[in-house]
Amino acid sequence: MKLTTLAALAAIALPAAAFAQDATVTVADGYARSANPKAGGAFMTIRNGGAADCTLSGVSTDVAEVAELHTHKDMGDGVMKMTKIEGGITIPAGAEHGLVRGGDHVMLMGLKAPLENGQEVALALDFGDCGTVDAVLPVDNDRKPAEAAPMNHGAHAMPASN
Ligand SMILES: [Cu+2]
Repeated sequence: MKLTTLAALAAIALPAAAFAQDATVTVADGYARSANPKAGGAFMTIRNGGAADCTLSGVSTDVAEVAELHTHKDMGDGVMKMTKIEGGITIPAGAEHGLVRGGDHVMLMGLKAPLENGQEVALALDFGDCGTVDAVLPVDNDRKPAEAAPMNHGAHAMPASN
């Protein structure tokens, strides 16, 4: 009886494992920077080339104590506040999602050392059933934010304050 159950479970689990190995999610144009010696951010374009929606649920890295998914929320009166994203970031099948300055981003908190230009930062991006994507991003502390979104005031990106 037990063996039958295990065999049935294996039959269900195998196709899922095979699917997770498909490189449907790719990362392009990524970089990391630190706004101060203790905190930084990572930015990139995530493309879901697969047939199913994929959700970025977590990030791990060796360069910081904590890596979290953050976004900026407009609190009104032009005040933008960084908040943790609950439930991850879902990228629909065939779609792209940008992690950008002033928008959704990977927050690196408790940097073990300040990020220096020329250094590389390795991130493991957990897309759940869609697999884990390993990204190696160059550090570019001098890179300017992408063209300012209409809601941005002036050319300033929000400083990483926490
Ligand atoms: Cu942040």
